[in-house]
Amino acid sequence: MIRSPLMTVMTDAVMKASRSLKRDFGEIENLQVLAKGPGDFVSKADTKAEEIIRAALEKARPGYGFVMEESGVVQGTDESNRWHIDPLDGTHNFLRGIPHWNISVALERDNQFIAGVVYDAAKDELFIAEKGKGAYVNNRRMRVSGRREPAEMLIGMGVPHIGKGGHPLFLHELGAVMTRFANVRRMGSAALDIAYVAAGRMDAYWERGLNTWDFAAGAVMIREAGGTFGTLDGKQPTSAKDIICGNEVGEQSLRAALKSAG
Ligand code: 2AM
Ligand code: CA
Ligand code: CA
Ligand code: CA
Repeated sequence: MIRSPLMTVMTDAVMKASRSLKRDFGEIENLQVLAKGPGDFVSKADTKAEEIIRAALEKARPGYGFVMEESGVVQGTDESNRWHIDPLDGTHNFLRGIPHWNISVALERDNQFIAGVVYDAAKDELFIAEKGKGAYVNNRRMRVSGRREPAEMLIGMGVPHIGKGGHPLFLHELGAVMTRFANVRRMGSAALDIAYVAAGRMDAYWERGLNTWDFAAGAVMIREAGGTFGTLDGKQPTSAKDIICGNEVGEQSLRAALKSAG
């Protein structure tokens, strides 16, 4: 696999931030933590990593805009390109010493997500994808799973956040999913959940209320890995959305199961 100049810029920025995060993960007891809401945390590790990525990308591609979880939106002089950055996805896992978190960066060009990087630093797994160029995990090509029987499918998911009022249908939806599919996983990192679907490790996934920095990189991966990616309301995901993805049969079956609960 030959890495494009764009992919090199993105992976270099992410790797640089990962060194800071790995140091902080080694001494989480010393981190300053703030609660943004119930169960919603941010630490010095998040903001430091975001600053590192932002500086690296700004230097390599001056003028591109930014959409960042911690520092918000920065308008660029280049109106067709902007980065979507989640410097630490899975903060709650990170702050408890659970080695399941990642850095996620995506590029939006002319209103389309065209490149994505998700790096699981604790396991040293690098997931990358670029529109038209395939999706890879540590240089191995990713494909969504070939499973066609819902009863054999493993479904990833996220639990709606209490701070946002939860979701009235969630327990019904979970019940419907659990009776139709083999099992579910709730691992606490949306970007990795989506990357795992692209890698064929899970067959489909849904989560409500995600932001672009959680799913933009994964959206490129799923499509390049031969799967389908969309929203529960069927609209194109360019802002915060209820996300669903999978291999085609998995995504359709999951959609049907969720609908049956409504
Ligand atoms: P974070 O760790 O970057 O905050 C877990 O299901 C996923 O939900 C994680 O990817 C987490 O991202 C995200 N998340 C955490 N708090 C959230 C909130 N209040 N609203 C929406 N998403 C949230
Ligand atoms: Ca957060
Ligand atoms: Ca985050
Ligand atoms: Ca996130």
